[in-house]
Amino acid sequence: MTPAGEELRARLREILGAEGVLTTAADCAPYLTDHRQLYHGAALAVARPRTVAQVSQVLACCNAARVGVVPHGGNTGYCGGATPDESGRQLVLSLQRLNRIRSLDAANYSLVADAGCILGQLQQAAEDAERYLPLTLGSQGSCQIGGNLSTNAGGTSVLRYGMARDLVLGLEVVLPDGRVLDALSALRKDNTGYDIKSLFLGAEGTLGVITAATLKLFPKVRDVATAFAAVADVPAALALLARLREASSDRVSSFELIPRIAVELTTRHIAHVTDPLDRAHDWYVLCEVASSHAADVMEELLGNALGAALADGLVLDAAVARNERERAALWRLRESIPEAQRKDGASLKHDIAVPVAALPDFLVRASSWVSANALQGRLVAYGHLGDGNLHFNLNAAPGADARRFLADAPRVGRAIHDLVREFGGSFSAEHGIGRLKVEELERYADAVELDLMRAVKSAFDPHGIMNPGKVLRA
Ligand code: 2HG
Ligand code: ZN
Repeated sequence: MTPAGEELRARLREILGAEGVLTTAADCAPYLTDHRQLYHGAALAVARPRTVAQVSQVLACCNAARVGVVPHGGNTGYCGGATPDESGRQLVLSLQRLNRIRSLDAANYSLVADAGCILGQLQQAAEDAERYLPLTLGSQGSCQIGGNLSTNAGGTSVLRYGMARDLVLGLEVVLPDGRVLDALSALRKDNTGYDIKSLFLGAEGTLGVITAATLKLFPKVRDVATAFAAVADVPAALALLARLREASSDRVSSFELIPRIAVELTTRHIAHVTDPLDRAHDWYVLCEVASSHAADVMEELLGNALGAALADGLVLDAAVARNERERAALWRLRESIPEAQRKDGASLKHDIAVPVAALPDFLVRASSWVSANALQGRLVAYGHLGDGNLHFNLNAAPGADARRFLADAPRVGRAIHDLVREFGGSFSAEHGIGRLKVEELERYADAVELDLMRAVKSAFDPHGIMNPGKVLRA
């Protein structure tokens, strides 16, 4: 460690106490590798503040010393956004000890939570107050709300409730120079100039550190029905979505596309996952309709809509969950697809979005490119059909050389993302940019937009200490 590094560590211990600063290799290790194990960084220390005042002091001190700061939440991101670089000169700032729910106002349908609160903990608090926090992610047992907001996370209820950004009423953010932006308002309407707080949503910690948020709540869900339906093809799935939206007064909360291979991978690799239907089909949807009215009509409504779709040939077979256990089993199948992919071996991931109606055409074009040009891979394309967002992923085909398959990532990614652009889509629908997609952003973003992003970055963070090299090149 350089003398300057030692000096900074000593200053951090003054601010945070000795137990608030991790420096040994074993203590730091969990903070240095991303969830997908794409990056293995190093850090001069891991700072674990307990208060906003401490975050402010830490940032002011790093700003003065020109030390890069990497905010770190639940480490569930897909693009390496929370992992420091390999230099060993950056500081990891863990938000995990800022983990209090500051208040919950049921009458205002809002809650205020520290950044380090686990998403599942917030969902539970809302439920206990007869309210509903809709953000729903496979990682909700370990991801933190600060990270969810910094990456503008999506998940399986975007169709009805929007992305993380849409659930935010207010934010508290510590700026690189240590100033605290107090924008924790719980107002639904506030047209007073630029919406500064929105810039931190999706900024992945490159502009400041989100320390708390005021989130919107909704009426508690009291009547829910979930089904797993085999569909004739992807256009049939979209037609079914339109029917369900109409039949349910637009109360479809999830509509997930699942290919046959995902059923095979999850039933093979994940304990207690079974195929919900008797026969194999090419495509399925997991759909859910939900209401806050405890009238117990959703199951009948869903059953009727699926029955009509079956008669019309859109749906080939379906299983409607009869109780919470069956519902959980269907969701387990869907939510364990990423884990099953991981267990199956090497994979390439493309988190793409196109306009919903264009998705079938995109899928035909992109799949035929894969079968003709990515011979080492097999397609595992699934995801949030209702949002036009597919995880257009590839796993190494059985017998393929994993190293060669992975080395092909840039060529495959380029072809898929170029096609996405042709369809007016996004190369990163819900997983953000992090370190992984900086080059893609440079290639695909509008030039004017990129200029403005760089201008915002230098206005907020003139010394470039906030999460250097993430989103924008350092
Ligand atoms: C999901 O929808 C997540 O399950 C992860 O966004 C997707 O692993 C993936 O590509
Ligand atoms: Zn997803």
